[in-house]
Amino acid sequence: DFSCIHSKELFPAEDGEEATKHFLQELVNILLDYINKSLKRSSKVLDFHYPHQLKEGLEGFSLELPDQPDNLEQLLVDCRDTLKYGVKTGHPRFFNQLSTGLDIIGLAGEWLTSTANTNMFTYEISPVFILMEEVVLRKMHSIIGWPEEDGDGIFCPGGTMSNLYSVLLARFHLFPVVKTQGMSAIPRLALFTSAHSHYSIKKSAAVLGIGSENVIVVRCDERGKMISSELNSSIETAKSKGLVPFYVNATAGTTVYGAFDPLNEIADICEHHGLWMHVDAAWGGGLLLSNKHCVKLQGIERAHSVTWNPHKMMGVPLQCSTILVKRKGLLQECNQLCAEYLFQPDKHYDVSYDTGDKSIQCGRHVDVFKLWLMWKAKGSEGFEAQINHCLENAEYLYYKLKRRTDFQLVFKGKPEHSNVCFWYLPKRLQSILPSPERDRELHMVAPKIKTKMMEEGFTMIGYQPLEDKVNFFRCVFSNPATQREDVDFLIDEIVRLGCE
Ligand code: ABU
Repeated sequence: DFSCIHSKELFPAEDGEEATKHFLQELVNILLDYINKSLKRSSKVLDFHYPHQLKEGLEGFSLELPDQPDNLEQLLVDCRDTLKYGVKTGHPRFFNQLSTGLDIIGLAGEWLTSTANTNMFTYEISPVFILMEEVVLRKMHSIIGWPEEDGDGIFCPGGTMSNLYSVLLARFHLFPVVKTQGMSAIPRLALFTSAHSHYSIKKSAAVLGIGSENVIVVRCDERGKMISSELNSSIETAKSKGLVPFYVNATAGTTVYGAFDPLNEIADICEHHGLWMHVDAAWGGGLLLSNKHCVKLQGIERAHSVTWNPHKMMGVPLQCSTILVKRKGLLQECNQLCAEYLFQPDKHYDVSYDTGDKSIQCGRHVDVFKLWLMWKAKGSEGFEAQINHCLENAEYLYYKLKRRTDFQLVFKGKPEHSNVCFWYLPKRLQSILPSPERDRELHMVAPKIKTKMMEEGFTMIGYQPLEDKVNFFRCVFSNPATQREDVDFLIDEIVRLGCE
């Protein structure tokens, strides 16, 4: 019973050991219960409430902050309720996002990381984590196929930040003066990315003062791959208008279709024009670990920088994202400001291990440990098996949908990644020929089904429109716990909700 105990009785209280132990053990029980439920098919994925309901307080669960301290019993109830009203992203029937699953070793890594509660800026306070980062980054470089003497990188908070780093580095590489004198010292730049690429490329241009309008969007084919000849002509056109092209983003695993741009063709064009080639493999990078699927990223070794998020296809708990850079030292040159209170040059160890000045952040969370621990636990072969399994699930769904008349695939052919995009066609729409009226009706189907799906809570899948395509479902597989029965369940559930 924790109702008479308050946080001040836990460590660092002098006799706080027993209370601390019991409190944390009780918390672990709550977490274990949640983990069990997350993996049980009979449990719901979510218990949805609208924002006003959660704000008003449900069954005593209040978000408001008190003046007087709550007791530990109340805190444990709050922890339970926080999980109860959240979404079980590790549930085998959660298909809503690219990051899914709940890896137990990864979770243990995250617990240890929080317990260590340190910062990645200097070797002096993170000796082990800094060296682990070096080991993991070197492993990732070698998987990409960069020569051993090349390769640098850093873990950063999410793929958008990784992509931002790539634009920042490319600009600095071409115009180092921009670091001190800003954009007024350099000509008007242009960068290139495909119509299906992630919005973070435009965001990076906006944040870095290049301007989102100077991001030239290159057309894709019907599978969502950049058309390389269009890239070439876009570069020529930009040059003829007086812009200075400097950077091309190629995507390996687009967010919606899971498409892989033709990396070698893009690399040829970048080489021809002398441009920085970045590969956004936030989603597709994991496939490099699969002998069967790595061919889809052929040419990635020719990139100057790569984004790769282990928190997506490799199933590492959020967040775990890297920017990998071919040229050693560039990150440091571009970002270092030599804050004297942190990065003293006269320390008693090799200060090149004070990697914090490579970063645009100061404080940096330890994201490497959980990945390192998972890699030890699975080996590269374990990741390969996990990734192959996810792509097999996608193939299973694809073939099931292909055979049905009440579903229509958004693009022809087997998916390259684990994204399967499709429309559900309620009976009425099955007999209507394609027309703007039919599209208008079809556009409303996915959001209607999703609303009911979330209110009932048995599964979760995302939808979106894309270019001229009205709202369609996107199913993605990255959770190793998902099996064929879950895929069958998803289809049945969409039909059930769509028929009502
Ligand atoms: N940064 C891309 C994540 C998008 C998704 O999970 O669908």
